[in-house]
Amino acid sequence: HSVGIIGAPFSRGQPRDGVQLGPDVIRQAGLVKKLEVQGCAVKDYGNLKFEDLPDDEPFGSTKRPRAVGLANKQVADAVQRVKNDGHTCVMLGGDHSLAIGSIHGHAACRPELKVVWVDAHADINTPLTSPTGNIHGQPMSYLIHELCAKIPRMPNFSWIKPCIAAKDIVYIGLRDVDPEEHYILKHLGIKTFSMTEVDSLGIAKVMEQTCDYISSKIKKPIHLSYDIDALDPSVAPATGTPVIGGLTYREGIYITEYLCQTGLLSAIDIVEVNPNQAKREEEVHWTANAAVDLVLGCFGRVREGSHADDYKIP
Ligand code: DIR
Ligand code: MN
Ligand code: MN
Ligand code: MN
Repeated sequence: HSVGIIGAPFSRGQPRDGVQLGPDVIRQAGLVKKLEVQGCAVKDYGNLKFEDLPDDEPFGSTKRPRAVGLANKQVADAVQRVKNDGHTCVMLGGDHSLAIGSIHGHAACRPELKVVWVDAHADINTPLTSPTGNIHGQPMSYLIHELCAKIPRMPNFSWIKPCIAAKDIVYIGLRDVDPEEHYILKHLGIKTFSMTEVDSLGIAKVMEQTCDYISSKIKKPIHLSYDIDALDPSVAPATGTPVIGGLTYREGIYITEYLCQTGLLSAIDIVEVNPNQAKREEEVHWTANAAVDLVLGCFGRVREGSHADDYKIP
């Protein structure tokens, strides 16, 4: 595997300070070294530099639109660069508003992509349905063709064009969905595996059905957008909006192993790691290690172990 890593130290899609430290905390847990040890060629493109916009007045109830719009343009351009350089792209957030730029940039290079969104939350509020005004709860709404008539024009958002259809999305891990979001999911017929389906089917059947749903005769590239809060807070506590009853570490890893097996993973987001939300230093390490292990699973790590093709017993 050839991996291109982009750090996106951005927090303005939500109110909690610290999520901008996510990329560095994940790197400090040994991401690059561990990928190389398992045989990946890694290019770390470093962290993007985001401008602080002082007069970023809310648009209606939506907070920090200018900063979010501008940062996402930078992410979109960076993801296109990584894809054009021939890598599988790993975008380390930052908050989940960054999926706007990541998916937009990916779709500019791979217009036929499918999205697997692993999250406790659906992140599909529009600026008009959002109960919080935080754009990290809205990224999907800007990207879906079927919702574009519902999206108002916002400053620094005019470059964003919807690039995915409702049928090209699968959600896994949902357990905290706003009523407005639930209506949108049902109305658009979006495929969802909430924690209830993870409980009733088991994660193996969830992944089988996910891949049956997104793969036709022609294989399409997959964009995996992984919010660390999909994992249970007992495994990944250092995040801004933890929700009890999440994926176990094993279920979380299984998703990445299974998607890796398809050979179709083309871009990955790992978002919402926030070291400042940890109660103890230990919790930062658990969360960062979980984030690293998710990425390793995306790039061929298997729990049974592995060995080089030319290995001989000495
Ligand atoms: C809520 C919370 N649905 C919102 N969303 C979160 O703000 O729209 N997303 N926490 O990650
Ligand atoms: Mn999210
Ligand atoms: Mn979430
Ligand atoms: Mn693979």
